[in-house]
Amino acid sequence: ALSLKGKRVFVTGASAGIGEATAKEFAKQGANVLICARRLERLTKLEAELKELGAPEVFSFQLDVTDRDEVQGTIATLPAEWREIDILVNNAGLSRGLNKLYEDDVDNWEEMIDTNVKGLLYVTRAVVPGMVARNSGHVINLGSIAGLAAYPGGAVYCATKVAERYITDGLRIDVNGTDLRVTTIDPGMVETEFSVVRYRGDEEKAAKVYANIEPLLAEDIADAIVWAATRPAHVSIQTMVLCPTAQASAYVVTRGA
Ligand code: 8X3
Repeated sequence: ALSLKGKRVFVTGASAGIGEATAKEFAKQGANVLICARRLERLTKLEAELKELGAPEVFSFQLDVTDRDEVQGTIATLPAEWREIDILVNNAGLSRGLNKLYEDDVDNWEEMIDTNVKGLLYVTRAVVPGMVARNSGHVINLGSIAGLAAYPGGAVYCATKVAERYITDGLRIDVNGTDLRVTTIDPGMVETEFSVVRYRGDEEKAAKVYANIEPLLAEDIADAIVWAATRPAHVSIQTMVLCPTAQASAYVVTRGA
């Protein structure tokens, strides 16, 4: 396996869930961790935790990936030692609502498309040129089983994850001939703030999504990300789909009593 010691890993949306767990897992492996999110106070706390877990250097900054100028400007002016990113984990993303397309609030669509599609593109555009110039780097994007099949009420969320899949595949094609690797990690049900955000704070509704099954945890996804990142240089994990054992597809879930 490749060593992560001293590598610079950049995780977007690191304030909670899969992003936070991923930052921690890389810290345990001795990587230097660069984290961003909108919620700065959470990052400040995480920064200390990452150092305790073993990250030699940690740097956190506030970033809203939907702001094109902010993404470009902030990443271009990072402290010099953070500009050469070895591994980019494009994790920032969200879902809003689970409504019929013809009844949904258009603001939900704007937010999902701005974050999951345009935000992903902005960060990629800011980081990958350096990787190509150094002929070294790994881009790991967070997709979803939602990108493999549409589900009721999920048209636009699912469409953003289809976009993520094609952006990932397209980028891999465009960097072919370099030593860069490009991966999409596609989880099913992971119990994080995901459903609370989807239902705008309705905790009861969110809890039902994961009721009577053993869902994946953010740590399970972090583990897969670190595994993909540590394969030997000639091995490119193009895609990985992870679901709870009780989940066969977006539709087929067996719940216990
Ligand atoms: C999260 C998984 O199935 O709730 O992307 O869309 S799902």
